[in-house]
Amino acid sequence: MTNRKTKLLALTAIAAMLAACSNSGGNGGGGGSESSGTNDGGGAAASKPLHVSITLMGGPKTPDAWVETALEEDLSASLNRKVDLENLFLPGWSDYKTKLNLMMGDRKSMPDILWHSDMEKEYNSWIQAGVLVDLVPHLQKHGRNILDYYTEDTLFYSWDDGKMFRLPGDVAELGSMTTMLRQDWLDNLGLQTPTTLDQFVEVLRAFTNDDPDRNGKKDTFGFVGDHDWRAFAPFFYSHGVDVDQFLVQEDGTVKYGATMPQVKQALKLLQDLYAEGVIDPRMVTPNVSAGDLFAEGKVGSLYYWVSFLNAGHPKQMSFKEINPAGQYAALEPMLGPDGFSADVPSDGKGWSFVSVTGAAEEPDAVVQVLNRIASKETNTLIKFGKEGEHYKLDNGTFVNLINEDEGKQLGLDNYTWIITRKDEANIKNTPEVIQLFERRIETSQPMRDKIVFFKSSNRKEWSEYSADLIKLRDETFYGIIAGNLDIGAFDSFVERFYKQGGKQVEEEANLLYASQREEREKFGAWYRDNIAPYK
Ligand SMILES: [Ca+2]
Repeated sequence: MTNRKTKLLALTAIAAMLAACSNSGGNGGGGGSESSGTNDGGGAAASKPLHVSITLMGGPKTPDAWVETALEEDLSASLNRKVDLENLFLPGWSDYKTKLNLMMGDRKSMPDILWHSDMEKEYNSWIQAGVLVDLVPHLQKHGRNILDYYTEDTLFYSWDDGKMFRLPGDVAELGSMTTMLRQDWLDNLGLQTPTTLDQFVEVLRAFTNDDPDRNGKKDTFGFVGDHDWRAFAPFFYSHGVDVDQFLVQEDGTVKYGATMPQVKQALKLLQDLYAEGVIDPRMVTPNVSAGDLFAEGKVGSLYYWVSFLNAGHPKQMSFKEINPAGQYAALEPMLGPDGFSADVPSDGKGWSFVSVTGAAEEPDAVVQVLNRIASKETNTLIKFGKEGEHYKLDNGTFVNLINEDEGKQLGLDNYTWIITRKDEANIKNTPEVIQLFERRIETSQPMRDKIVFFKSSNRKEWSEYSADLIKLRDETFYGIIAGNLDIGAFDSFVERFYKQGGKQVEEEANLLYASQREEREKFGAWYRDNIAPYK
C-alpha cells in the first residue's frame, strides 16, 4: 500500500511538472462533460494521465477492487484521457477527523478530493488558509450533472458569499418518512383508511383491542416507533408542531417548537393512548428497535422510512416471511384539528461534503471527475455494479445476482457519499417507492415552510444550553406520555426552559433567522446569474 502510494506520488510530481510546462495549452472548450467529445489536440495537458487521490469513508473500503477499475475505465472514456484513482480509505468514525486534519496540515499529504463531515470549524479554517478550491468557475464549465441534481436550496448551505468551497456528498431525500399502516388489518376489521388524526386514533384503538391479526389473542399494539420525536410525527405534525426544531410563528418570530401550546394537546393524547395500551411501551425506552418491530408485525402503525417499503429491503423481506399475508400501506399525513398536515422534511443541507484541495494540479479535470460520478449511469455502476452481471431489473424491481460478501469484494459502495444520488439512480427503489419519495417532497413542504434550518454553525447560545434543555424536554415529555408525570408538567417545562437558557437560545435563533433570510435572498439573485444558466 505504502509502496504503491509512494510510486503514485512520484508520478504525480512528474505529472505536475508536465502540467506546469504545458499549462498554456488551452484547457477551455471541450465543455461537454457528459459526452467525451474529441480531444482537439489539446496538447500534453489533455493527453497525459490524470491522477486523482480521493478520501473515502463509506462502503466496505475494499482496496484494489473491481469497482476501482470499473470507475477508472468509465472516467477515462468520459474525460477522453487515462484517469488513475488513488483511494485513500479513512479509518472509522472515531478517527476520521484526526486523519483528515493530519492530511490537510501539509499540502504534500492533501488529497485532491476531500470528503468531510461534521467538521465546520476545520472547514472554515481550510477556507481561511486558502487550501480549498472555489468550485464555481469549474462547475460552470463542467458541472452540469451536479448542478442539475442538487436543488437551489441545497446549494445555499454550501455557499460562501459568491464562492463554493464544497459540494454536498450525500443529501437525504427531502421527505424520507411516511405514516405506515397495516392494510391487511384494516381489511380484516373492515375499516376505512384514516385521513384525519381522529380517524387514525380510532384505527389504532381497533388495532389494539379488536384482534386485527385474528389469532384470538390480545397481542397487538396500535403504534410504535424508535425512541425519537420524529417517530411521533402523526401526533405532533397534525398539530402543526415539531418539538426538535425552531418554527416560524405567524408574527414572523421564531420559537422552539417544543414550547408551543399545541405540544401540550398532542402530549395529552399520547398519554391517554399509552394508558390505554395503544402505544407500544417499548417506544419510550431508549433501546427500542422499530425496524425489528416493523418486521415482527405485531404493531399496526409506525411513522417510518419510505425505503422499508421496497420489496427487497431486508426488514420488509423478514416481515413477509413472518407475515405472508401482511401488507404495509403508506398513508398521506393525517389532518389535524386545525386542518394542518405534513410529513417530516429533511434539512436538505447534506450531512457530508466533498471539496477539491489546492493539491489538485488540474481542478478543472477533478471537477469533471466529480461531475461524471454525479451522472445517473456512473452512480449506478459504482453502487450496484454491471446490469446482467451483478444485478438485473425485473419489471423495474431490482434483483441482486450476487450476495453481500461478493458485493463487498467487488468494492461496491466504496465511493458512496461522493455525490450519491437518491433519485431514480437508486435503482434499488421500486417504481412505487420512487413515486412515494417524490410525493413526500410535496407533503413535507408545509412543515419545511415553518422550520428554520440554520446555515450558520456558529451558534454560541445553542451550544451552551441545548444539551440541558433537550434533556429537560425529553424527561418531561416521555414522563408525561408514560404517565409518570401529570400533563401540567408541560407548563412547568416551558417555564424552566426559558429560565435555563431558552430565552438566550431563542434570541439567538431570531437574530440568525433574520440574517439568514437576507443571505438567502442574496444567494437567490447570485444563483440566477451564476448557476441557473449553466444547468
Ligand atoms: Ca391478536
